[in-house]
Amino acid sequence: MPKYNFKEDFLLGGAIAANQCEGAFMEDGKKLSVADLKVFLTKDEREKNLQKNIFGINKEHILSVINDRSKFITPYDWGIDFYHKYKEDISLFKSIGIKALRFSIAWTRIFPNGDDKEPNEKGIIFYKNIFKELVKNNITPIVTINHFDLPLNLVLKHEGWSSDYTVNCYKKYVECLLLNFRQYTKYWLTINEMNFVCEDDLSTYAIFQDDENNKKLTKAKSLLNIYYASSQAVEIIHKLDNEAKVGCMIGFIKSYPATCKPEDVLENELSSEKRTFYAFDLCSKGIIPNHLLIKWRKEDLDLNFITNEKLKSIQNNTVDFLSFSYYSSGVISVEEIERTGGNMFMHGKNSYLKSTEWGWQIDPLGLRTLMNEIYYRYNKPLMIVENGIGVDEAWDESKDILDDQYRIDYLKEHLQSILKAINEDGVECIGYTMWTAIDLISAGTKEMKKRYGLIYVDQDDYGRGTKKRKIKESGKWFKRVIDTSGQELWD
Ligand code: BGP
Repeated sequence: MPKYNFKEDFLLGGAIAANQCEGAFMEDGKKLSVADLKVFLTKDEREKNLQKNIFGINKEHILSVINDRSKFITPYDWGIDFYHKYKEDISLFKSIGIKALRFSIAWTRIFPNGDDKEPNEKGIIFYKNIFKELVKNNITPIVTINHFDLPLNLVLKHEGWSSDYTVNCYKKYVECLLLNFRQYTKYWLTINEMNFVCEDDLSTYAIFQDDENNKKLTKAKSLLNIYYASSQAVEIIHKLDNEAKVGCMIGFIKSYPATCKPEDVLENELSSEKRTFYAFDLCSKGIIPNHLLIKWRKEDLDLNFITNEKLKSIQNNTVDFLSFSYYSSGVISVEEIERTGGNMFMHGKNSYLKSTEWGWQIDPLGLRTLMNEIYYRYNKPLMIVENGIGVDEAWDESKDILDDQYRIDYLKEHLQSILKAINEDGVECIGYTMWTAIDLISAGTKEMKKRYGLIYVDQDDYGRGTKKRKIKESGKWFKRVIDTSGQELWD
């Protein structure tokens, strides 16, 4: 098998997200974001609550968390205390060879209410220190502008993403980030997993709409506003730094038809378009796909929210590269089939694939498949900004190691797929930041025990532990991959 290398300028590293790692959730002026309302539920509590996805439970639950959060376990309050330990963590990232770090900025550290007249100086200083620490360690910053943590005030007072008010606040936030941080980075991602945020009943304000028609209109307005806001970010960033590169960030829901029966093939095609490709169409082609317009017309919505100004912005401000998350694949069938877990959605089970304990099906070849699909559909460079395996694992105190060979195998096979897509299929790919550089709080379940990190953190689901950091065997292996520009993948 040919032993392909990563090019010198390939952005190879890890990813983290502010709400899942910083903690200090109300420190130095920061106020609540929608992420701060997410609570840890045990497995059967989740099932009982019928938690339909990584975001929504229901209005009553959300209001009870707002009214008395002390009754709940809210792990984002403490994260892994990255807010105070970022210097130690960044030097650990350096020690495992990380060349690029994708991290997010908490909107509510910069504008605590989302619409404050002036930015919170302590928030600016915190992130300026992060950038300086990364530059000092020769790590390229890749910034996610918003990662699931919309300011709660913008939801409670201004109807979240469904309102133009929120979009205008986002534009001001983007401008503030560029004016303060453009000298540190050239890579910006607009909104994390935009296609998933569109499903988030809290950020879209849909959770507060009791009338079904209002709920549908709220979701439609939010969807358009999220992609419109993203296009405005592209315009603002290019205006304030003509060398900057801007990417969308889309949760890639890879699926296969359960059989070659034409009905299954059609169902899979439509599902892929309506859950994933539509988002790339909006961000990269700059168009609203017809099937969305058909859906909204069928829902009898007043389409006046689709203004020329928004259409023009989406059309004229497409992204420079296509970034996305990929963890697993699923199966789509017109029949009832056995289902299993996945990022955001349940999927049909694929008998050819193994699954993690959380039911996410491991499919490295699926990554090569989708890289070809999107590269030859949109002809823009790709960047995989999340990919990894969540495992309930423990540090072996007797040997003082954590031998996560399964994580090495997972990452190796996915990185091999990327190199084959580049070298054999001609796909242009500029970077890969695995999820995640360091154990942190899961987005979907708020568990600590669903560990993805190359670096272990001694902490349990309830925040108990020394928070001591230790490098797993996968972290040592990852350094060898980077030091050998990928040769380690083929030995
Ligand atoms: C994505 C998020 C990440 C990360 C990942 C893993 O949706 O962008 O923040 O959490 O999912 O999912 P989980 O943490 O639920 O296992």
